[in-house]
Amino acid sequence: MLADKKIVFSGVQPSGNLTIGNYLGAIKNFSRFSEDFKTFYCVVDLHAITVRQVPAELRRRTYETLALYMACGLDEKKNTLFVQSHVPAHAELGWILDCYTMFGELSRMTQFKDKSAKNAQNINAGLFTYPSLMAADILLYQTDLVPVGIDQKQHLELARDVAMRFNQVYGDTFTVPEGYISTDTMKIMSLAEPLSKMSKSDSNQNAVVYILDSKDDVLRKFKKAVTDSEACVRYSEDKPGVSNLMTIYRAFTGKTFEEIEREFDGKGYGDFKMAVGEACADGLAPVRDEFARLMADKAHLETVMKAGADEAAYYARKTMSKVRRKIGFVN
Ligand code: AQP
Repeated sequence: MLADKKIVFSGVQPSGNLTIGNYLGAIKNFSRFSEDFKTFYCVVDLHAITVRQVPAELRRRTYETLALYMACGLDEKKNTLFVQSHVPAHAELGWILDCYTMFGELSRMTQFKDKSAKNAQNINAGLFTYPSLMAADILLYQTDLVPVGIDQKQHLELARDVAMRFNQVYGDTFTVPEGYISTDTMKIMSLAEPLSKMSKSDSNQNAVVYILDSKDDVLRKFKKAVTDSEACVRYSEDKPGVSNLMTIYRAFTGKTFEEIEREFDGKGYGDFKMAVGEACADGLAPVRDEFARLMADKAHLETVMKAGADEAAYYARKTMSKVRRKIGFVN
């Protein structure tokens, strides 16, 4: 343990405008750890370049992702908020862990298979070794707990395997992390294809609700959401569209599935979709307002990211000096 408290680490890629999947599956949960844990929340820009990015957009989204962290309730005084590329130890440990991660393990990662299929013209080595860098992000801070959506479970298990492998060769070096997957919102699905995850890089704009969408856009997207022909609001595996909307409605209203089924008993999908849209837009409104306020003061965001990087680098240095010594690098 590097600090008196247990350590939490998580990150989000500035690879697109953040979605309600990123919000409900990850960021919204981050602030619950601020009091009792030492928390590191990172904007993982090194990961984002595994897919080609427009430089000006990557820069803008890096600021925006940090501002969204803060707008979603992460107080910079209680959480270490920083940008991954500002702490070079991530890349250094990433390389080292590449040498302790097996080709076969990386080949089995479903995200690599999905993203290679989506980016067939740019299947680069970084896309393949993404999970070793993610392991480095986590292990660098001797992390105990990693709050993520369920799509990251396989990467997290790999991080645990790599930590255990390294520890077995060199003796106790890394804390073996646990995942924290919020079961309520672990996977928010696309509104257009409810069997696929809602993703910020989806090219179909109607499939994705962004945290910063206007109320009109949110309502319009929910109105178009794919459901089924049964016209009955009921949670069931064979009703993926309706079940996904119920999950989103539950997350924004706190109602249970039974309460939602009763509320829309005998009503059509039109009313239901409108209610989900209203609840989502109202839930996001304070985040949008706070985001606008924070983005108007870029200098403050820069102060936050600088202080965060300094603090993160302090903790990272401790781990790196241990790792270098164990491996046999000359000090
Ligand atoms: N649809 C989702 N439901 C629940 N959780 C989700 N997360 C992402 N999508 C959903 C969680 O958000 C965190 C940050 O994700 P990320 O930016 O590191 O990458 P990702 O998982 O690849 O997210 P996207 O939106 O699908 O990005 P792109 O399109 O760039 O690949 C993670 O904790 C993730 O679980």
